[in-house]
Amino acid sequence: MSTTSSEASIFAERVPAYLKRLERSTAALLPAASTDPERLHEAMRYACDGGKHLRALMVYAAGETLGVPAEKLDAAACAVELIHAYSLVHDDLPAMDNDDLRRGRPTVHKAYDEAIGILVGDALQTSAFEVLATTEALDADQKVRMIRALAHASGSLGMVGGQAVDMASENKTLTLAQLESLHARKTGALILVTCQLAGIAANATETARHALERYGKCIGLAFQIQDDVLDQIADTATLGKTAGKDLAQHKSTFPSLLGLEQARQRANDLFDEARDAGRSMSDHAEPLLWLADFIQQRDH
Ligand code: GRG
Repeated sequence: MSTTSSEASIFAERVPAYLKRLERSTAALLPAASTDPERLHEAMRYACDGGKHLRALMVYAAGETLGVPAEKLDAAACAVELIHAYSLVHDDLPAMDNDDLRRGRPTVHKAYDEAIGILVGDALQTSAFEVLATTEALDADQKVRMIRALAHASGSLGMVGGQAVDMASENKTLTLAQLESLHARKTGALILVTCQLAGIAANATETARHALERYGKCIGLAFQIQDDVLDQIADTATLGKTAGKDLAQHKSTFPSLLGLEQARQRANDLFDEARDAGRSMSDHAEPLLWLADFIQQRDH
């Protein structure tokens, strides 16, 4: 799975193998659904099913570009998906977004109950740090740096803080700068950290780390703008989650501040900038370029 020049143009062909690796690491880490308490463990697996696994693919794509073998990326790919899954479960709870549908299926608190939803999120979060702490593929220094980076990205200065600001912003009109800052934390921090984790696995140079961070920041913001656009134009069946929620909750969004066409243009510009950052980093950045194209073309 390590990068060679002949392999470098066919990342898409390796995506199924990477998704298999993710499935195997997650299945091996989480206790079996038959392990006591069965209902909790079954619900944890339910919460991890489905989804596009873009964050795990970003870890593999960034790692490949830097020549890192896949076994050194597995724990990070698994950890970011566990944090992401936990955030979705908690975001859907009645105290937050109160949603019934996620990934085309009932949300965890609907399929189980609210207490299970809270506990599933808690347990997935701790599992994310467990997989990083216990992997044998990385040295101790890399593991500690990864744990620290993921904790920072997902905590109160990152994703959780962004969620708090988002909730406090309902029924308010934000400036564009405030909206970008909110989303840099809520959605962007976890996307950015996928690149940082790959950089740690590679012991990357400062120059490579900076280019990777520019890529991650651009993708993170472009992803959120696209999410706002899709919330406005796509239907619930395509999205697999309730469409039109931003308007219903009176939230400031990129289309509400910029208009739909300008929001799309801003996202496209950011995808272009991400590709530039990838190219500036390496002649073998095809995995990152492919992933930027793939995310740009998503419809859900
Ligand atoms: C509750 C602590 C806490 C945090 C919640 C990320 C987040 C913070 C909430 C999710 C709300 C939301 C829908 C944000 C828009 C961006 C986003 C994270 C979309 C879902 O990500 P995808 O499309 O999901 O990668 P899949 O299902 O493919 O994994």
